[in-house]
Amino acid sequence: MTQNNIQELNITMLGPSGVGKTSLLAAMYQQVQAIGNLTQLKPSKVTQVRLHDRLMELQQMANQIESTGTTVRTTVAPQSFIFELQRPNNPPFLRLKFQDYPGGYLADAEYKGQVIQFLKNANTVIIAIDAIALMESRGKWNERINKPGQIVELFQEVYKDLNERRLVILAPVKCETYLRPGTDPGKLLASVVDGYDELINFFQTPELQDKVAVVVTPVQTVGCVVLTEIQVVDGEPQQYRFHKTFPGAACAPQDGDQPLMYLLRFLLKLYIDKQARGGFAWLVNLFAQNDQLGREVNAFANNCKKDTPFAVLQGDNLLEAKL
Ligand SMILES: Nc1nc2c(ncn2[C@@H]2O[C@H](COP(=O)(O)OP(=O)(O)OP(=O)(O)O)[C@@H](O)[C@H]2O)c(=O)[nH]1
Ligand SMILES: [Mg+2]
Repeated sequence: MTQNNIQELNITMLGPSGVGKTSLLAAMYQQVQAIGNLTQLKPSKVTQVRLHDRLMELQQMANQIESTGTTVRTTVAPQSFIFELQRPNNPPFLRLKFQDYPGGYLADAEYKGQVIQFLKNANTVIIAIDAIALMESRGKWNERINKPGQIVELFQEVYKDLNERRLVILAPVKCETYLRPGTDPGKLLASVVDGYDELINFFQTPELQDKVAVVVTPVQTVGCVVLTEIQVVDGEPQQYRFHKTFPGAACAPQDGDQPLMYLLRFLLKLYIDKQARGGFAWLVNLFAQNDQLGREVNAFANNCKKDTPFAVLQGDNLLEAKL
């Protein structure tokens, strides 16, 4: 609980520098207005300003005919983005805190402890995955750029005595090239499952399989570009180059709403169940509220994409409200 009696739930981003964490947050922010029938998700003023700026940077990238794919400013310090959930004409009842930080922290002994703390506190983790590193040259750059091995180690440390539910969202970004019409979206999903098999296997262990829901939701945060080349310097990928799908194509982010829909399903259900366990569920107004929120959870479920390359890898029951 925080002041004003609003429950707070935490979401953290996870992924090395440059994979696309902040861009993904900006793409999700762009979709917030259209989320929910019975509830509204409102960004705080500071969140609005910060994410609006990142969104403008993404659009700038899309506006160039040929772009190098490095327009969004690298994050230099931890930043949180606050959204509040409320029913129309009611005060907010749930605060969602999205934690972003420089991906470089993962590789830095001095700062890694902070990432571990963010992971410990987070009810939901969004792993941003650079799909180009995952897909090109049969995943040759994946370990170097996305560092799935390091991510598994972090989870093994943080989830070893887990006694609460968690949602883990695997979110490939920079995936426009692999989801163009005429391409097989199954390849992207198969590469995620293959590239993160150790992590997925860990979540499937008996201690975790009932507590951790795992979903895959690709997001095209720019949307109108196709990869033309990876510039490699001294054996290291330095830069991606893109061109537009057609001259004049406008920035068209796609599926930024999907991670939000999945996480709202999970977090609202968690909120309802926490209240029920608190022993107050018999209160008539709380019962009515929870009933309404349960319907909202299931409405989000109807809006969640389930077909390839989207997938619920485990924990369907943690994403559904029983009415
Ligand atoms: N084409 C394409 N480019 C993207 C996408 N998402 C991110 N990018 C590009 O990738 C670059 C890095 O993205 P960021 O969001 O800054 O990455 P980050 O993970 O926040 O990096 P740090 O802040 O350094 O940890 C940006 O300059 C974007 O232009 C995407 O979906 N498609
Ligand atoms: Mg960033």
